[in-house]
Amino acid sequence: MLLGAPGSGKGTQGERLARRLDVPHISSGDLLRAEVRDGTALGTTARGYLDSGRLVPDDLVFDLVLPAVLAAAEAGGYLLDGFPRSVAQAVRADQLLTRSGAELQRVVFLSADDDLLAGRLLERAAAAGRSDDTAEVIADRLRVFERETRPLVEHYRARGMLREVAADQPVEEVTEAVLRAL
Ligand code: B4P
Repeated sequence: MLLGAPGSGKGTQGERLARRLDVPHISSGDLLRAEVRDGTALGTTARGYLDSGRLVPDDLVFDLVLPAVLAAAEAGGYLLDGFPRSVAQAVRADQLLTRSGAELQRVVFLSADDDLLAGRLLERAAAAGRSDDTAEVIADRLRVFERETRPLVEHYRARGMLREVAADQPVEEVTEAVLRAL
């Protein structure tokens, strides 16, 4: 599982690593954005959370992500990106995945400082225009990361599952560092 702040390279590395490891890349953010794009009921509810940078309610995220994880685990493995995103999600995911023999094996924390993260997201905003890549929402997403997601670093470290990789390197070098860490 890839753990990191917005802009740390989860999505970028998730795609590259899934190819190298030959497992599906399961990104909670991508799955949520697809629901919004398709105009489903789940997407309609999720949209406001995504646009404001808040975490989408746990039940919606579990309904969407868990079936994909279980199917991938059955077929040989998975690379998770962006899920779990809080200690509550991690505890619940851990119970459900262990019950199905699909538990997480390693967590890679992509670490970088806030200025670098905000800079990358603003660059993406200029290029791609994702609805949550505005200066105000980026600041909120970084705050949500500190409050909700950073505690997962200690959560997984205490379980001996965490590997930390510096995310402030060129994309190719981060990929190689993650593979070495795994
Ligand atoms: P995510 O889709 O996870 O978005 P993100 O945290 O911003 O990271 P992303 O993967 O897109 O960006 P990356 O760092 O790769 O979440 C979006 C929203 O979905 C959340 O705010 C929340 O509302 C909701 N959500 C998702 N999961 C949830 C959950 N489990 N529970 C509740 N809500 C959930 O890349 C950013 C930019 O940096 C890119 O432009 C890239 O090109 C660049 N970059 C990456 N690596 C680089 C490098 N090494 N050098 C230079 N540039 C680099």
